[in-house]
Amino acid sequence: MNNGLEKQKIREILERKLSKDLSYDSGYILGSMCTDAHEFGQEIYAKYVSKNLGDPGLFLGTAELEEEVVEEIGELFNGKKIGGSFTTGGSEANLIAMRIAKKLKPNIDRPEIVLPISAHRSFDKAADLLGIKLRKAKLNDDYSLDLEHFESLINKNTCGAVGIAGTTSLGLVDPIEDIGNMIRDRDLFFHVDAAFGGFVLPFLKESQLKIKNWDFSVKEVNSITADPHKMGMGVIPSGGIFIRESETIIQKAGFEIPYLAGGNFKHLHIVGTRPGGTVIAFWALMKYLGFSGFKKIIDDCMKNTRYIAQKIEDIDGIKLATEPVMNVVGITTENGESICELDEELRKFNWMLGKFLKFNLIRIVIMPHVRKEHLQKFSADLCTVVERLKLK
Ligand code: 0PR
Repeated sequence: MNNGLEKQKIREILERKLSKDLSYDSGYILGSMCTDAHEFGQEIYAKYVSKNLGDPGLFLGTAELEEEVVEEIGELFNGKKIGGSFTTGGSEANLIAMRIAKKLKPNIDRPEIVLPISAHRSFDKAADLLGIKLRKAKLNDDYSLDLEHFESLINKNTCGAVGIAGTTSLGLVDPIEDIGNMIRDRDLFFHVDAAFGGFVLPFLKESQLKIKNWDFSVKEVNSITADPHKMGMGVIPSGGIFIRESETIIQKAGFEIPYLAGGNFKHLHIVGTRPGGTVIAFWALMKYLGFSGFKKIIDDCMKNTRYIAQKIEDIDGIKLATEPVMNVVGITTENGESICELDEELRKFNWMLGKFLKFNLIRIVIMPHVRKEHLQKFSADLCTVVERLKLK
């Protein structure tokens, strides 16, 4: 360690070292579910960066803001008096939900959870950490959930079921109502992973009537993951777990932390010290943008989504894996050839996409930082690469 450098010198070093990073603004980050945090959120976050919700008794104002913003998001998801909290991301939120499912069924020795095979890797992590067995339901040829197979996986060891509202690979929405009906009399904890879709679906309602109920309007749904740091444009890290009848759940499954400076407190978190600044920033962003502000951002993303989807359809040799429901687009080959080479070649042009070998597709996520001119450039390169690979 040195004896201290000038701030300006440090800034220069940082600029140089960080010049290796891609910027969202470059447009090359086409396969990420993150984006630049909204500038108003950044401003608020910088001011309140030291707030610690790990000891809410010391930060009563911040804790109240969290309750408010959680309830407001719960209302956006058609719930009343929804509790829960911000997390480090969707992975922690899903881990918390899986832990609740296990804790509510203490009599099951070998707990199992039924979920679609398209579920995010965070469920595998949660299962590993919690000693839960995952039972993964197949998808149909059109990537929709095979409900019959899902039901066949439920047995006496099942403690929970998971549906996804916005899959990582294609942004598809599972039939949450049908799963709800299926498990109605089975007393299972039902969790919906809307880490990505949570801040898209509520704003698509008027334009895309075909989207079925996926949120707390389905009365069997007990909890929802939805991440402000994805389509909410919140500051990283901002995930969220939203829970129906959360007080009862905290009483049954919460960790008691009796020694905190701010006083006794029971919570469901994996982490102790927890950012308050990100929560305050998102509270402020929701007030600032309001429903119409978010809707405008989503509308723009959907316009760009339709634009690139059409471009892909027009290129011989590749096709859309499925019609996009939200701002996630999957590209696959027309003749069933592996997608790997296409991904590699696009990387040579600097395009950073997600590759899903399980479904032989590459994924583009049309986040708010993706502009039409980026997509024009991308589709021209895509055309060149497809021709070069002779995928036709
Ligand atoms: N649930 C779903 C449906 C997700 O898509 C993700 C992440 C998670 C849970 C986990 O969220 P955290 O990453 O916040 O824990 N989905 C993205 C993905 O795997 C995460 C991501 C984001 C990956 C930005 C790359 C990237 O550049 O694609």
